[in-house]
Amino acid sequence: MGDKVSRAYSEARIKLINDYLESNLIRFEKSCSQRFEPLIEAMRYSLEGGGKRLRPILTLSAAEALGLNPVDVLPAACALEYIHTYSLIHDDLPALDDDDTRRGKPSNHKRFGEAVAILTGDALLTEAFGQVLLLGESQKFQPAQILGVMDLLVHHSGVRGMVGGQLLDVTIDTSDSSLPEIEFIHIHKTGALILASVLIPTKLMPLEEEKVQSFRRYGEAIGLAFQISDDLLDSETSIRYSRGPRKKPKPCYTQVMSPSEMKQKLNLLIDHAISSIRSLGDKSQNLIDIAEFIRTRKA
Ligand code: GRG
Repeated sequence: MGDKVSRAYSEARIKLINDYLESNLIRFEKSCSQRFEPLIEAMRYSLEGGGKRLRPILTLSAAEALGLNPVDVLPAACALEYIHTYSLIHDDLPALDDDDTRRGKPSNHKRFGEAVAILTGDALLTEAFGQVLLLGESQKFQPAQILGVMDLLVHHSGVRGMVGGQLLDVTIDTSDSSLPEIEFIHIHKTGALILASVLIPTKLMPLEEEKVQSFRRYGEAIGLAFQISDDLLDSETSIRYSRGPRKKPKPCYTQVMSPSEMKQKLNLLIDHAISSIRSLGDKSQNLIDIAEFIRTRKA
């Protein structure tokens, strides 16, 4: 992200997140039968795969913008990375996108086999909710606030969010896709988990509704912007075909917009995201930097 200061900031945040993810894997290793070690190895393989950690960084930055200690929200940040990682493992399976590689390495099922890859995704999804419960360990949050985080995560990652969006992504007939249809899919498939990453800290403290709404506007805008930036990066290579059973193009913005229209929409969304949180003052700088990163990212 951007200049030297914010790069140093994001590197420090990524280290905090990575150390926390690793400490949890060690905790699993210590607390379960050695016979389950292959599952933990497959979890570690995909968690260590070189992802950007966008969703957990968003949670830490939103927490800071609200004056919370980012360390206290690490379990929730980790839950988001678990859900994101499970979604990528399952998305790469032959029944869905049938991708042999992820982040330049063999995808989980190529490395461990389909059965273990399915179970690795299942384990990550289940343990994500175990992580939410760990928010209680710091004694900083009330049980009702932790239940609020749980509810938010269920809403945005399940039927009403990412999984619902993924259903449409794999079943829709893209030959007659319209902009509202494509946007509906992206808001759910990709945007929902990004929005949840921003909103989680708002569940952990008393907050006036107006402030919650400004976080919501920011999260919705960068969620959609992220998918447009992803489609723009892909459009520089080729049409995105699913190798999976559909064998047809995936729904994406390039089917309904030219690259310059996509860039214009991306810029509008990023501007909107930034203006939504400006009233938070200096504390919102990291969220602004993340939005700018999405505007200009090259990978
Ligand atoms: C299988 C239930 C289920 C859901 C899958 C998100 C998703 C739903 C599939 C991924 C397909 C995809 C490539 C969508 C484009 C946007 C996106 C989520 C890209 C990957 O996220 P990054 O760039 O990944 O944050 P890294 O590698 O940085 O962690």
